[in-house]
Amino acid sequence: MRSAHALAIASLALTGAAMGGIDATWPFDLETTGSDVTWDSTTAINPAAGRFKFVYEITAADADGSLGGLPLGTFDVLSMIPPEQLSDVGYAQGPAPVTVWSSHIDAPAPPEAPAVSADVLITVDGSGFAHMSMTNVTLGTATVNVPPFGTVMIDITRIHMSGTITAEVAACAADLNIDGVVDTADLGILLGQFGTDNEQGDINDDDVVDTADLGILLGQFGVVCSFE
Ligand SMILES: [Ca+2]
Ligand SMILES: [Ca+2]
Repeated sequence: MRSAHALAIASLALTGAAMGGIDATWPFDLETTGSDVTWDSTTAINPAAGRFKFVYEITAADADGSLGGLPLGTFDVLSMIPPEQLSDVGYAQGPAPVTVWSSHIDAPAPPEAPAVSADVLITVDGSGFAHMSMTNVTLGTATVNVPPFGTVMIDITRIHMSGTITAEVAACAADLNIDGVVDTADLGILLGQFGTDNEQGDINDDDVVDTADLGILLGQFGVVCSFE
């Protein structure tokens, strides 16, 4: 029983590797007192992929601060980050090197004064290793409860964020749902996003889902997108 079960899992894993799907899940950790910081993945994904999908999720965020020069800390600031920035999805057309996700974050969201703002970039290099960077970091202020002072505005002096990055790859650029084949499911996704700037359906990365993307998809229609 045990060996049959193991075999089934092994063949499933093999199918996943050949057909696309989740290729890597990496924990990330970034900490800054205001300078640029970078994170590099420990393993590589297939740089020859036709399509990359990255999902990042921030699961912890804490900060140190100061009040009139007096060091204070450590505060949980996860709730300060806007929900739409706690998790996001990025797509890119391969092969690598590619930029999968590029954004400017402000936490908390304007018009509140930012506790932290930075440019965040996630890239895959030509060897398949992923890199994340925070640059142009500005640490601002945050309103926190500090006994016995009560609610006070502090200057943020250090911020730390951690979470996970999940990478999926597909052999074909038009395999939008990364299931190993270009079929009606992918066509449905593209048509549902037609006219929008949705990254999933934007196969050629020109910020619009239009007839150019439809042409690429139809050109790959019916193709089994295996790396082998
Ligand atoms: Ca598909
Ligand atoms: Ca497009």
